[in-house]
Amino acid sequence: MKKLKENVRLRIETQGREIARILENYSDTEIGKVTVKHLMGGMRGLQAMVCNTSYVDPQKGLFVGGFDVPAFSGKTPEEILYLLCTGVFPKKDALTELRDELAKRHEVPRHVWPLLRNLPKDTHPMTMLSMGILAMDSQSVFKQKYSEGIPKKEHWEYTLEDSLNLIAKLPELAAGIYRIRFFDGELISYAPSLDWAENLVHMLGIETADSSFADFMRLYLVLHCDHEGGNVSAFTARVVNSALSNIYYAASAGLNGLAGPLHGLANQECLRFIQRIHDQLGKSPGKEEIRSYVLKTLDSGNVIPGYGHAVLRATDPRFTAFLKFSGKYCDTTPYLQTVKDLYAVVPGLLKTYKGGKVANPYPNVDAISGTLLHYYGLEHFDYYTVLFGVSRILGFCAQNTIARGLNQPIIRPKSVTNKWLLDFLGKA
Ligand code: AMX
Repeated sequence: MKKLKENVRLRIETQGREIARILENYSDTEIGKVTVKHLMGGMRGLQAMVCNTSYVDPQKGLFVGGFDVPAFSGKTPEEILYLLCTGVFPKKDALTELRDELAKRHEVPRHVWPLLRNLPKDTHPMTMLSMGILAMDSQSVFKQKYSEGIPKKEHWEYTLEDSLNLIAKLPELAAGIYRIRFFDGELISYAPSLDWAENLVHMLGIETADSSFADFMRLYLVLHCDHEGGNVSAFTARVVNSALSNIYYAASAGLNGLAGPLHGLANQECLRFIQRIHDQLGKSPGKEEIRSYVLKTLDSGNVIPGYGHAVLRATDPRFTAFLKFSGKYCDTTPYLQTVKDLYAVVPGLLKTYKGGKVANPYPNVDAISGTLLHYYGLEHFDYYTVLFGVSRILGFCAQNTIARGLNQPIIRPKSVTNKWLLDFLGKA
Protein backbone atom coordinates (compact mmCIF):
# COMPACT_ATOMS: atom_id res chain seq x y z
CA MET A 1 0.00 0.00 0.00
CA LYS A 2 2.94 2.29 -0.69
CA LYS A 3 1.08 4.53 -3.10
CA LEU A 4 -2.01 4.93 -0.93
CA LYS A 5 0.14 5.67 2.10
CA GLU A 6 2.25 8.24 0.25
CA ASN A 7 -0.84 10.06 -0.98
CA VAL A 8 -2.45 10.01 2.46
CA ARG A 9 0.79 11.45 3.84
CA LEU A 10 0.70 14.21 1.21
CA ARG A 11 -2.90 15.02 2.02
CA ILE A 12 -2.19 15.20 5.74
CA GLU A 13 0.79 17.49 5.14
CA THR A 14 -1.22 19.80 2.85
CA GLN A 15 -4.16 19.95 5.24
CA GLY A 16 -1.82 20.43 8.18
CA ARG A 17 -0.33 23.50 6.50
CA GLU A 18 -3.82 24.84 5.72
CA ILE A 19 -4.93 24.36 9.32
CA ALA A 20 -1.78 26.01 10.68
CA ARG A 21 -2.39 29.01 8.41
CA ILE A 22 -6.06 29.24 9.41
CA LEU A 23 -5.26 28.98 13.11
CA GLU A 24 -2.42 31.46 12.93
CA ASN A 25 -4.54 34.14 11.29
CA TYR A 26 -8.10 33.45 12.36
CA SER A 27 -8.12 31.51 15.63
CA ASP A 28 -10.59 33.87 17.32
CA THR A 29 -12.65 34.84 14.27
CA GLU A 30 -16.36 34.08 14.69
CA ILE A 31 -17.93 32.08 11.84
CA GLY A 32 -21.48 31.94 13.17
CA LYS A 33 -23.49 32.13 16.31
CA VAL A 34 -24.77 29.57 18.75
CA THR A 35 -28.43 29.99 19.63
CA VAL A 36 -30.56 28.43 22.34
CA LYS A 37 -32.28 26.46 19.52
CA HIS A 38 -28.94 24.85 18.65
CA LEU A 39 -28.52 23.71 22.25
CA MET A 40 -32.02 22.26 22.44
CA GLY A 41 -32.32 21.04 18.84
CA GLY A 42 -29.61 18.47 18.34
CA MET A 43 -27.14 21.15 17.17
CA ARG A 44 -28.64 20.92 13.66
CA GLY A 45 -27.24 23.61 11.37
CA LEU A 46 -24.47 24.47 13.81
CA GLN A 47 -21.16 24.60 11.95
CA ALA A 48 -18.89 23.21 14.61
CA MET A 49 -16.46 20.79 12.98
CA VAL A 50 -14.34 20.26 9.87
CA CYS A 51 -14.52 17.20 7.61
CA ASN A 52 -12.60 17.08 4.34
CA THR A 53 -13.44 13.60 3.06
CA SER A 54 -16.87 14.65 1.82
CA TYR A 55 -19.31 17.53 1.88
CA VAL A 56 -23.10 17.73 1.57
CA ASP A 57 -24.45 20.72 -0.32
CA PRO A 58 -28.09 21.30 0.68
CA GLN A 59 -29.13 21.55 -2.98
CA LYS A 60 -26.57 19.46 -4.87
CA GLY A 61 -26.08 16.69 -2.33
CA LEU A 62 -22.96 14.69 -1.64
CA PHE A 63 -19.50 15.62 -2.92
CA VAL A 64 -16.57 13.25 -2.36
CA GLY A 65 -13.20 14.87 -2.90
CA GLY A 66 -14.89 17.63 -4.92
CA PHE A 67 -16.78 15.17 -7.18
CA ASP A 68 -20.58 15.16 -7.18
CA VAL A 69 -22.71 12.00 -7.28
CA PRO A 70 -23.02 11.79 -11.09
CA ALA A 71 -19.21 12.17 -11.35
CA PHE A 72 -18.28 9.42 -8.89
CA SER A 73 -21.21 7.00 -9.00
CA GLY A 74 -19.70 4.96 -11.86
CA LYS A 75 -16.53 4.18 -9.86
CA THR A 76 -15.76 1.11 -7.74
CA PRO A 77 -15.71 1.09 -3.90
CA GLU A 78 -11.92 0.62 -3.99
CA GLU A 79 -11.56 3.80 -6.09
CA ILE A 80 -13.87 5.63 -3.70
CA LEU A 81 -11.88 4.46 -0.67
CA TYR A 82 -8.75 5.85 -2.30
CA LEU A 83 -10.54 9.11 -3.11
CA LEU A 84 -11.88 9.46 0.45
CA CYS A 85 -8.42 8.93 1.91
CA THR A 86 -6.34 10.97 -0.53
CA GLY A 87 -8.69 13.40 -2.33
CA VAL A 88 -7.69 11.97 -5.74
CA PHE A 89 -8.71 8.95 -7.77
CA PRO A 90 -6.07 6.21 -7.96
CA LYS A 91 -4.04 5.64 -11.09
CA LYS A 92 -4.15 2.09 -12.47
CA ASP A 93 -1.09 0.82 -10.55
CA ALA A 94 -2.27 2.36 -7.26
CA LEU A 95 -5.68 0.74 -7.70
CA THR A 96 -4.11 -2.65 -8.40
CA GLU A 97 -1.95 -2.26 -5.32
CA LEU A 98 -4.96 -1.40 -3.14
CA ARG A 99 -6.98 -4.33 -4.52
CA ASP A 100 -4.09 -6.71 -3.82
CA GLU A 101 -3.74 -5.38 -0.27
CA LEU A 102 -7.44 -5.88 0.43
CA ALA A 103 -7.34 -9.39 -1.02
CA LYS A 104 -4.32 -10.31 1.14
CA ARG A 105 -6.08 -9.17 4.32
CA HIS A 106 -9.56 -10.57 3.61
CA GLU A 107 -9.76 -13.32 6.23
CA VAL A 108 -11.92 -12.77 9.32
CA PRO A 109 -10.14 -14.04 12.47
CA ARG A 110 -11.46 -17.45 13.43
CA HIS A 111 -12.59 -16.47 16.94
CA VAL A 112 -15.27 -14.15 15.52
CA TRP A 113 -17.45 -16.92 14.06
CA PRO A 114 -18.30 -18.85 17.27
CA LEU A 115 -19.09 -15.53 18.94
CA LEU A 116 -21.63 -14.71 16.21
CA ARG A 117 -22.99 -18.24 16.02
CA ASN A 118 -23.67 -18.32 19.77
CA LEU A 119 -25.86 -15.22 19.79
CA PRO A 120 -29.65 -15.70 20.14
CA LYS A 121 -31.20 -16.57 16.77
CA ASP A 122 -33.20 -13.34 16.62
CA THR A 123 -30.20 -11.06 17.14
CA HIS A 124 -30.34 -8.10 14.76
CA PRO A 125 -27.70 -8.39 11.99
CA MET A 126 -26.48 -4.87 12.86
CA THR A 127 -25.74 -6.09 16.38
CA MET A 128 -23.80 -8.97 14.84
CA LEU A 129 -21.82 -6.64 12.58
CA SER A 130 -21.04 -4.27 15.41
CA MET A 131 -20.00 -7.13 17.71
CA GLY A 132 -18.00 -8.88 14.99
CA ILE A 133 -15.99 -5.73 14.40
CA LEU A 134 -15.54 -5.07 18.10
CA ALA A 135 -14.26 -8.62 18.56
CA MET A 136 -11.50 -7.92 16.01
CA ASP A 137 -10.07 -5.12 18.15
CA SER A 138 -7.70 -7.70 19.59
CA GLN A 139 -5.89 -7.46 16.21
CA SER A 140 -5.50 -3.69 16.30
CA VAL A 141 -2.00 -2.73 15.22
CA PHE A 142 -2.61 0.81 16.48
CA LYS A 143 -3.42 -0.50 19.96
CA GLN A 144 -0.25 -2.59 19.97
CA LYS A 145 1.97 0.22 18.69
CA TYR A 146 0.43 2.73 21.08
CA SER A 147 1.26 0.51 24.02
CA GLU A 148 4.84 0.36 22.70
CA GLY A 149 4.91 4.17 22.87
CA ILE A 150 5.02 5.24 19.19
CA PRO A 151 5.21 9.01 18.66
CA LYS A 152 2.00 10.91 17.87
CA LYS A 153 3.09 11.62 14.32
CA GLU A 154 2.91 7.90 13.54
CA HIS A 155 -0.64 7.41 14.84
CA TRP A 156 -2.21 7.79 11.41
CA GLU A 157 -0.01 5.10 9.84
CA TYR A 158 -1.34 2.44 12.18
CA THR A 159 -4.89 3.80 11.94
CA LEU A 160 -4.57 3.33 8.17
CA GLU A 161 -3.15 -0.15 8.72
CA ASP A 162 -6.10 -1.08 10.97
CA SER A 163 -8.51 0.53 8.51
CA LEU A 164 -7.29 -1.57 5.59
CA ASN A 165 -7.40 -4.71 7.71
CA LEU A 166 -10.95 -3.95 8.78
CA ILE A 167 -12.23 -2.93 5.34
CA ALA A 168 -10.66 -5.99 3.70
CA LYS A 169 -12.58 -8.30 6.05
CA LEU A 170 -15.98 -6.68 5.65
CA PRO A 171 -17.24 -8.73 2.66
CA GLU A 172 -16.47 -12.01 4.46
CA LEU A 173 -17.86 -10.75 7.78
CA ALA A 174 -21.05 -9.24 6.33
CA ALA A 175 -21.76 -12.23 4.09
CA GLY A 176 -21.03 -14.61 6.99
CA ILE A 177 -23.58 -12.76 9.14
CA TYR A 178 -26.15 -13.21 6.38
CA ARG A 179 -25.44 -16.95 6.11
CA ILE A 180 -25.52 -17.49 9.89
CA ARG A 181 -28.56 -15.36 10.58
CA PHE A 182 -30.78 -16.31 7.64
CA PHE A 183 -29.49 -19.65 6.31
CA ASP A 184 -27.90 -22.83 7.60
CA GLY A 185 -24.76 -21.06 8.77
CA GLU A 186 -22.57 -22.59 6.10
CA LEU A 187 -20.09 -19.99 4.89
CA ILE A 188 -19.06 -19.56 1.25
CA SER A 189 -15.33 -19.22 0.58
CA TYR A 190 -13.70 -16.01 -0.58
CA ALA A 191 -12.86 -15.98 -4.30
CA PRO A 192 -9.45 -14.38 -5.00
CA SER A 193 -10.35 -13.51 -8.61
CA LEU A 194 -13.25 -11.26 -7.57
CA ASP A 195 -13.12 -7.63 -6.39
CA TRP A 196 -14.38 -6.34 -3.03
CA ALA A 197 -18.05 -5.87 -4.03
CA GLU A 198 -18.18 -8.99 -6.22
CA ASN A 199 -16.85 -11.06 -3.34
CA LEU A 200 -19.58 -9.79 -1.07
CA VAL A 201 -22.21 -10.76 -3.67
CA HIS A 202 -20.52 -14.14 -4.20
CA MET A 203 -20.29 -14.97 -0.47
CA LEU A 204 -23.93 -13.98 0.19
CA GLY A 205 -24.80 -16.92 -2.05
CA ILE A 206 -28.11 -15.54 -3.27
CA GLU A 207 -29.50 -17.35 -6.27
CA THR A 208 -30.30 -14.45 -8.49
CA ALA A 209 -31.02 -14.74 -12.17
CA ASP A 210 -29.90 -11.19 -12.74
CA SER A 211 -26.24 -10.68 -13.55
CA SER A 212 -26.46 -6.95 -12.75
CA PHE A 213 -26.49 -7.73 -8.99
CA ALA A 214 -22.72 -7.14 -8.69
CA ASP A 215 -23.04 -3.84 -10.59
CA PHE A 216 -25.83 -2.83 -8.24
CA MET A 217 -23.77 -3.81 -5.18
CA ARG A 218 -20.86 -1.72 -6.46
CA LEU A 219 -23.17 1.27 -6.86
CA TYR A 220 -24.75 0.66 -3.45
CA LEU A 221 -21.36 0.48 -1.71
CA VAL A 222 -20.19 3.63 -3.52
CA LEU A 223 -23.27 5.74 -2.83
CA HIS A 224 -23.35 5.07 0.92
CA CYS A 225 -19.62 5.59 1.53
CA ASP A 226 -19.64 8.89 3.46
CA HIS A 227 -21.94 11.84 4.19
CA GLU A 228 -19.67 14.45 5.78
CA GLY A 229 -18.83 14.54 9.49
CA GLY A 230 -21.88 15.52 11.54
CA ASN A 231 -24.30 12.64 10.89
CA VAL A 232 -24.95 10.34 13.84
CA SER A 233 -22.72 7.45 12.76
CA ALA A 234 -19.74 9.38 11.38
CA PHE A 235 -19.76 11.80 14.29
CA THR A 236 -19.96 8.95 16.81
CA ALA A 237 -17.06 7.14 15.16
CA ARG A 238 -15.08 10.36 15.15
CA VAL A 239 -15.75 11.15 18.83
CA VAL A 240 -14.79 7.64 19.90
CA ASN A 241 -11.61 7.68 17.80
CA SER A 242 -10.68 11.11 19.16
CA ALA A 243 -10.07 9.40 22.52
CA LEU A 244 -7.46 7.32 20.62
CA SER A 245 -9.75 4.32 20.75
CA ASN A 246 -8.77 2.23 17.74
CA ILE A 247 -10.76 2.03 14.50
CA TYR A 248 -12.51 -1.22 15.53
CA TYR A 249 -13.98 0.51 18.59
CA ALA A 250 -14.82 3.60 16.55
CA ALA A 251 -16.46 1.74 13.64
CA SER A 252 -18.46 -0.47 15.97
CA ALA A 253 -19.73 2.58 17.86
CA GLY A 254 -20.60 4.39 14.62
CA LEU A 255 -22.59 1.38 13.44
CA ASN A 256 -24.65 1.41 16.63
CA GLY A 257 -25.80 4.89 15.64
CA LEU A 258 -26.41 3.82 12.06
CA ALA A 259 -28.75 1.12 13.43
CA GLY A 260 -31.33 3.75 14.48
CA PRO A 261 -34.57 4.11 12.47
CA LEU A 262 -34.01 7.84 11.91
CA HIS A 263 -30.62 7.07 10.36
CA GLY A 264 -29.47 3.89 8.59
CA LEU A 265 -32.39 1.70 9.54
CA ALA A 266 -34.66 3.95 7.45
CA ASN A 267 -34.00 1.83 4.33
CA GLN A 268 -35.69 -1.20 5.85
CA GLU A 269 -38.47 1.02 7.22
CA CYS A 270 -39.13 2.35 3.70
CA LEU A 271 -39.66 -1.05 2.20
CA ARG A 272 -41.85 -2.04 5.14
CA PHE A 273 -43.90 1.09 4.51
CA ILE A 274 -44.37 0.10 0.86
CA GLN A 275 -45.31 -3.43 1.86
CA ARG A 276 -47.95 -2.09 4.24
CA ILE A 277 -49.35 0.02 1.41
CA HIS A 278 -49.60 -3.10 -0.77
CA ASP A 279 -51.11 -5.16 2.06
CA GLN A 280 -53.85 -2.61 2.51
CA LEU A 281 -54.37 -1.28 -1.01
CA GLY A 282 -53.26 -4.13 -3.27
CA LYS A 283 -50.18 -4.46 -5.47
CA SER A 284 -50.92 -1.59 -7.82
CA PRO A 285 -52.58 1.19 -5.89
CA GLY A 286 -53.49 4.41 -7.69
CA LYS A 287 -51.80 7.70 -6.83
CA GLU A 288 -54.97 8.98 -5.11
CA GLU A 289 -55.08 5.95 -2.83
CA ILE A 290 -51.39 6.41 -2.04
CA ARG A 291 -51.99 10.08 -1.28
CA SER A 292 -54.74 9.16 1.25
CA TYR A 293 -52.51 6.51 2.83
CA VAL A 294 -49.65 8.99 3.27
CA LEU A 295 -52.01 11.57 4.78
CA LYS A 296 -53.37 8.94 7.19
CA THR A 297 -49.81 8.05 8.20
CA LEU A 298 -48.98 11.69 8.87
CA ASP A 299 -52.23 12.23 10.80
CA SER A 300 -51.38 9.28 13.04
CA GLY A 301 -48.16 11.12 14.01
CA ASN A 302 -45.72 8.96 12.04
CA VAL A 303 -42.97 10.09 9.68
CA ILE A 304 -42.84 9.05 6.03
CA PRO A 305 -39.67 6.96 5.88
CA GLY A 306 -37.19 7.91 3.19
CA TYR A 307 -38.29 11.55 3.07
CA GLY A 308 -36.63 14.50 4.75
CA HIS A 309 -33.04 15.18 5.72
CA ALA A 310 -31.16 17.18 8.33
CA VAL A 311 -28.92 18.86 5.70
CA LEU A 312 -30.32 18.22 2.20
CA ARG A 313 -33.02 20.53 0.86
CA ALA A 314 -33.64 18.85 -2.50
CA THR A 315 -34.03 15.32 -3.90
CA ASP A 316 -30.99 13.33 -2.83
CA PRO A 317 -28.82 12.74 -5.94
CA ARG A 318 -28.11 9.27 -4.56
CA PHE A 319 -31.86 8.55 -4.85
CA THR A 320 -31.71 9.84 -8.43
CA ALA A 321 -28.67 7.63 -9.20
CA PHE A 322 -30.53 4.54 -7.97
CA LEU A 323 -33.64 5.54 -9.91
CA LYS A 324 -31.53 5.86 -13.06
CA PHE A 325 -29.89 2.47 -12.42
CA SER A 326 -33.29 0.84 -11.92
CA GLY A 327 -34.55 2.31 -15.20
CA LYS A 328 -31.62 0.71 -16.99
CA TYR A 329 -31.31 -2.68 -15.30
CA CYS A 330 -34.49 -3.59 -13.43
CA ASP A 331 -37.96 -4.57 -14.62
CA THR A 332 -40.60 -2.37 -13.05
CA THR A 333 -41.86 -4.41 -10.11
CA PRO A 334 -44.92 -3.33 -8.07
CA TYR A 335 -42.57 -2.14 -5.28
CA LEU A 336 -40.51 -0.02 -7.68
CA GLN A 337 -43.69 1.45 -9.16
CA THR A 338 -44.85 2.46 -5.67
CA VAL A 339 -41.45 4.08 -5.00
CA LYS A 340 -42.04 6.22 -8.11
CA ASP A 341 -45.66 6.97 -7.15
CA LEU A 342 -44.60 8.01 -3.66
CA TYR A 343 -42.02 10.32 -5.25
CA ALA A 344 -44.82 11.90 -7.27
CA VAL A 345 -47.08 12.35 -4.23
CA VAL A 346 -45.12 12.77 -0.98
CA PRO A 347 -43.10 15.99 -1.61
CA GLY A 348 -46.31 17.91 -2.40
CA LEU A 349 -47.92 16.70 0.83
CA LEU A 350 -44.91 17.28 3.06
CA LYS A 351 -44.47 20.83 1.73
CA THR A 352 -47.70 21.92 3.40
CA TYR A 353 -47.73 19.44 6.31
CA LYS A 354 -47.62 21.06 9.78
CA GLY A 355 -47.67 24.50 8.15
CA GLY A 356 -44.51 23.81 6.12
CA LYS A 357 -42.51 22.63 9.12
CA VAL A 358 -40.76 19.78 7.27
CA ALA A 359 -37.48 21.32 6.17
CA ASN A 360 -36.94 18.91 3.26
CA PRO A 361 -40.00 17.27 1.67
CA TYR A 362 -37.90 15.33 -0.87
CA PRO A 363 -36.64 11.72 -0.87
CA ASN A 364 -33.30 10.65 0.57
CA VAL A 365 -31.31 7.61 -0.55
CA ASP A 366 -33.29 5.23 1.68
CA ALA A 367 -36.53 5.84 -0.21
CA ILE A 368 -35.36 3.44 -2.94
CA SER A 369 -32.31 1.46 -1.79
CA GLY A 370 -34.26 -1.21 0.12
CA THR A 371 -36.59 -1.79 -2.82
CA LEU A 372 -33.61 -2.47 -5.08
CA LEU A 373 -32.01 -4.82 -2.56
CA HIS A 374 -35.31 -6.69 -2.50
CA TYR A 375 -35.35 -6.80 -6.30
CA TYR A 376 -32.00 -8.61 -6.24
CA GLY A 377 -33.32 -11.28 -3.91
CA LEU A 378 -32.32 -9.88 -0.52
CA GLU A 379 -35.62 -10.46 1.20
CA HIS A 380 -34.47 -10.09 4.81
CA PHE A 381 -35.10 -6.44 5.60
CA ASP A 382 -33.13 -6.59 8.82
CA TYR A 383 -30.00 -7.13 6.78
CA TYR A 384 -30.18 -3.95 4.71
CA THR A 385 -28.46 -1.64 7.16
CA VAL A 386 -25.52 -4.06 7.34
CA LEU A 387 -24.74 -3.23 3.70
CA PHE A 388 -25.13 0.47 4.45
CA GLY A 389 -22.68 -0.04 7.33
CA VAL A 390 -20.13 -1.93 5.20
CA SER A 391 -20.05 1.04 2.85
CA ARG A 392 -20.10 3.73 5.52
CA ILE A 393 -17.05 2.22 7.23
CA LEU A 394 -15.03 3.45 4.23
CA GLY A 395 -15.89 6.98 5.33
CA PHE A 396 -15.29 6.30 9.05
CA CYS A 397 -11.83 4.93 8.26
CA ALA A 398 -10.83 7.77 5.93
CA GLN A 399 -12.11 10.46 8.32
CA ASN A 400 -10.31 9.01 11.31
CA THR A 401 -7.04 8.25 9.53
CA ILE A 402 -6.87 11.90 8.44
CA ALA A 403 -7.90 13.10 11.91
CA ARG A 404 -5.07 11.09 13.47
CA GLY A 405 -2.65 12.44 10.88
CA LEU A 406 -3.64 15.97 11.83
CA ASN A 407 -3.36 15.08 15.51
CA GLN A 408 -6.82 16.40 16.11
CA PRO A 409 -7.59 16.68 19.80
CA ILE A 410 -10.18 14.79 21.81
CA ILE A 411 -13.70 16.02 21.00
CA ARG A 412 -15.30 17.42 24.09
CA PRO A 413 -17.91 20.19 23.74
CA LYS A 414 -19.06 21.86 26.95
CA SER A 415 -22.61 21.26 28.10
CA VAL A 416 -24.56 23.60 30.36
CA THR A 417 -27.53 23.15 32.68
CA ASN A 418 -30.98 24.75 32.40
CA LYS A 419 -30.05 26.79 35.47
CA TRP A 420 -26.87 28.07 33.81
CA LEU A 421 -28.87 28.97 30.72
CA LEU A 422 -31.64 30.74 32.65
CA ASP A 423 -29.04 32.67 34.66
CA PHE A 424 -27.21 33.60 31.44
CA LEU A 425 -30.44 34.76 29.82
CA GLY A 426 -31.28 36.74 32.95
CA LYS A 427 -34.48 34.73 33.49
CA ALA A 428 -33.63 32.80 36.64
N1 AMX B 1 -42.39 12.66 7.55
C1 AMX B 1 -43.13 13.35 8.45
N2 AMX B 1 -42.64 14.36 9.20
C2 AMX B 1 -41.38 14.70 8.98
C3 AMX B 1 -40.56 14.06 8.02
C4 AMX B 1 -41.10 12.99 7.30
N3 AMX B 1 -40.40 12.28 6.43
N4 AMX B 1 -39.34 14.64 8.04
C5 AMX B 1 -39.40 15.61 8.98
N5 AMX B 1 -40.62 15.64 9.55
C6 AMX B 1 -41.08 16.47 10.66
C7 AMX B 1 -40.19 16.18 11.87
O1 AMX B 1 -40.63 15.01 12.55
C8 AMX B 1 -40.36 17.45 12.67
O2 AMX B 1 -41.60 17.42 13.34
P1 AMX B 1 -41.68 17.81 14.91
O3 AMX B 1 -41.08 19.17 15.00
O4 AMX B 1 -43.14 17.76 15.20
O5 AMX B 1 -40.88 16.79 15.64
C9 AMX B 1 -40.47 18.50 11.58
O6 AMX B 1 -40.85 17.83 10.38
C10 AMX B 1 -39.17 19.24 11.32
O7 AMX B 1 -38.14 18.30 11.11
P2 AMX B 1 -36.97 18.62 10.07
O8 AMX B 1 -36.21 19.78 10.59
O9 AMX B 1 -37.53 18.71 8.70
O10 AMX B 1 -36.11 17.29 10.07
P3 AMX B 1 -35.01 16.84 11.11
O11 AMX B 1 -33.71 17.46 10.71
O12 AMX B 1 -35.49 17.04 12.51
O13 AMX B 1 -34.94 15.27 10.87
C11 AMX B 1 -34.94 13.30 9.59
C12 AMX B 1 -34.40 14.71 9.69
C13 AMX B 1 -34.22 12.58 8.45
C14 AMX B 1 -34.67 12.54 10.90
C15 AMX B 1 -36.45 13.37 9.32
O14 AMX B 1 -36.69 14.04 8.09
C16 AMX B 1 -37.13 12.03 9.31
O15 AMX B 1 -37.51 11.52 10.38
N6 AMX B 1 -37.30 11.38 8.10
C17 AMX B 1 -37.85 10.06 7.99
C18 AMX B 1 -36.80 9.01 8.35
C19 AMX B 1 -35.72 8.93 7.31
O16 AMX B 1 -35.95 8.88 6.13
N7 AMX B 1 -34.45 8.86 7.78
C20 AMX B 1 -33.28 8.68 6.90
C21 AMX B 1 -32.41 9.88 6.81
C22 AMX B 1 -31.20 9.62 5.96
C23 AMX B 1 -30.25 8.72 6.66
O17 AMX B 1 -29.65 9.08 7.65
N8 AMX B 1 -30.10 7.50 6.21
